[in-house]
Amino acid sequence: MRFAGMDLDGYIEKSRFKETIYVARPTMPSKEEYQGYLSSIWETLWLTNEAYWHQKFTEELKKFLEVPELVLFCNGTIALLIALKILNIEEGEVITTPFTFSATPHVVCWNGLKPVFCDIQRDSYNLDPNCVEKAITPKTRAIFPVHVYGIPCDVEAFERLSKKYSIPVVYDAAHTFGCKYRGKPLCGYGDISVLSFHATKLFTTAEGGALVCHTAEQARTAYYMKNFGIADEETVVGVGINGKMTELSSAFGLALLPKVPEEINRRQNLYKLYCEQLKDCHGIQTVSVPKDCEWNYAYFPIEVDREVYGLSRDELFQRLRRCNVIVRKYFYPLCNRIPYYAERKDIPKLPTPVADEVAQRILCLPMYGNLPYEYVIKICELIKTFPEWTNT
Ligand code: T4K
Repeated sequence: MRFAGMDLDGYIEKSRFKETIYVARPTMPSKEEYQGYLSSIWETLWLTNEAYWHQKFTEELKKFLEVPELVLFCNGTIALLIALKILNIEEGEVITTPFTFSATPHVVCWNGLKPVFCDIQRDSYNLDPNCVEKAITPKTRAIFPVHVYGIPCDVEAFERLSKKYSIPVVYDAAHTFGCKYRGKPLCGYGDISVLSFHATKLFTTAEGGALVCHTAEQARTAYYMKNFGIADEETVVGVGINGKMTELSSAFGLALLPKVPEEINRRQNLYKLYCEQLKDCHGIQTVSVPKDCEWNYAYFPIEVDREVYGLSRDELFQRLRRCNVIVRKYFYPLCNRIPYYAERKDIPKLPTPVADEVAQRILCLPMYGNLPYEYVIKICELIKTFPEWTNT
């Protein structure tokens, strides 16, 4: 409904949030409970190097996620770096998606390998197995998909490709904490998967991550690799790095873990509310709950169809920001459009029309358990009302 006599500036002035609404906010453990853990750290003076809370957190996470082997890391990026490292690939190409955070292709390069960007599926936003198969060459050493927003990749198709061409599949599962696909933890698919526990993630240890694998041998190698390659005081088994999680982060994770089901539940309610509020907003498309999936509702992406909605994604982005709603374009620009990757002559350049289209339309709205319902309603009201002023 048009506001009589009011221009866009007036509407924004009247409607903007007084406080800043961020796209993500961390879920925190109870302060008292965390203080209990801190007291024990103060007593023992063990701060790091895989001490008591690190071991306890590893065991509790394995149980929570229902995975056989899990190795904690200081962040998801170093865990991804090691995931590729333990495959023992000296050179060659790794097929990955351009629709991801830049950490994904960066770890390929840190391993001295070349990322080959393939197109994504229109519905899941994930790497398209058909495009991947066409891109496989004798130089291909691994397939490296990402379960974007916790939406499962076509894991069956990647498994088939993996067997057919004898190429391992490593999943960037940074967004998948708590997701299950066909009754199995999503981070349990593929040869190796990696989770991120960054502050912006559904489950956090401030910085942190974990590598999930199937064999004790891989886990042991990953464990050595994150500790300088040290097996014992006098044995260094390979080129390692320092990727250890501290006792402070491990304790934070332990204190937070019991709150995860409630956090997912809250996000699910927020998801339903957003969908309900936006269902009649022409040109704004929400994402459906993925099939056969227990989802974690970690993000709330929408697509903006400029022709139908009347404003472009970037115009909506700007207007929401002027109203103090700090939305994000996860993931724009595409990784294959980042100048470093676009300009590298030795990386095969494949067309990615679907990813290009999605990257122009995608916008992530605020999503975190403590987001008040009335804020969601107000954000949706802004989105529904903005097209009233198409030319300002
Ligand atoms: N693979 C994928 C697919 C990933 O998405 C990521 C990380 C990785 C790999 C690598 O995992 P890590 O090495 O990070 O564990 C953020 C995060 O830094 C990054 O972890 C995340 N993906 C990426 C999607 O988003 P920014 O630059 O958007 O973060 P920032 O600082 O703008 O934060 C976003 C919002 O979150 C802020 O507006 C407010 C809120 N916030 C943030 C922080 C850091 C808080 O409320 N508290 C905080 O402490 O990158």
